[in-house]
Amino acid sequence: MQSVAQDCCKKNKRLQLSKEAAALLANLKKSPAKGVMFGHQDDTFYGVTWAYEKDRSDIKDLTGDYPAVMGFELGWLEKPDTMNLDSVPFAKIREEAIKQYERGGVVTISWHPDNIVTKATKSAWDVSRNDVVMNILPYGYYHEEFMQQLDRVADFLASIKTKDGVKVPIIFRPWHENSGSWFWWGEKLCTKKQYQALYIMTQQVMNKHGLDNLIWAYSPGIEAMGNKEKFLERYPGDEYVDLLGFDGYQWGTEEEYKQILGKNLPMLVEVGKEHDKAVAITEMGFVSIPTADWWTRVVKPFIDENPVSYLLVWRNYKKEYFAPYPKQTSAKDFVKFYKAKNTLFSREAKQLELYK
Ligand code: BMA
Repeated sequence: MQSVAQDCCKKNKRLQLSKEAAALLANLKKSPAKGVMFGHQDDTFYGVTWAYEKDRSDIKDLTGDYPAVMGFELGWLEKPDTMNLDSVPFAKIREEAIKQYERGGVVTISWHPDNIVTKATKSAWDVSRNDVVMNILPYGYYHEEFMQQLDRVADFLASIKTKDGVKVPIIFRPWHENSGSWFWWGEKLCTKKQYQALYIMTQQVMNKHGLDNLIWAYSPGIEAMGNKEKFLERYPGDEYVDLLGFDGYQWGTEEEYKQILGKNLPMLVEVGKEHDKAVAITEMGFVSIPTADWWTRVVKPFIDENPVSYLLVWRNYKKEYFAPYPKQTSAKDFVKFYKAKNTLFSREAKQLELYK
């Protein structure tokens, strides 16, 4: 498989970014000087107590403004299905992504495809076999089928364009959290070369479809804990990646989370400078935010010290929610966080003129 990986790497030629995507990338590198953009997954689809109400958002209910960044998810597009693994119709995703672009905000997209070998339900998390990546690379048993899946993803991404035909710039974040082993593309489930080949092959297919609107993100988990070599262990290379980030949640104690941010954030900012890449906390959060002053006391000091382009909290799904809403325990504190000079929401993002 190693020679396949190398073959695959040599053939790749990056497309030049579209005018809008190039502007966004340049601005993502500059904007941390002004502040961090707040992002939320699935923001306008549903909240903790509602679903599919036109233009509603838990963040807007609470602050009067939308998040500057919205995250959307493509899992199950590969099946193909008309709704993603969280029951969001792909047509809605297209619609909201375009709206988000038109209000001057940023769109980021993740993809948790099912395990193609076992095809079990919700099976991006199916790690029962460690030969999935090997099997989808060139000459692998599932290669052709996987290439069709990539084509479907490409077709969908290409369909996210405005009435005037502008392809919406998208921070595309496939194969994330690769330093953990809970997804079939995780650390213990494939070799470094196989992982890199997967990333590059994915990019080649998007190139073939003319997707010059994608800003490519590389975002492992928090396992590096400040160790740059570890962070970059599976990095496909500077020519393939535009934005560096990590996904890091508070699942343990506050002290542990402070360690996580304290070690990973300065490292991220440093690696970003060294490689001339945009940087972001590509996923973060504290499930159901039970600490009243979590935003300003725990998160904010780290953001103040380590400027990144954005941070994105995960979706608000019933009990599994990561953003506050009116009357939620951390709601008042979040409004303070919102009002801070260096936190940017939709209206402030618009002023940044990210696409110019
Ligand atoms: C996870 C959880 C799941 C969801 C998946 C993809 O973190 O929120 O419930 O299906 O992300 O959005």
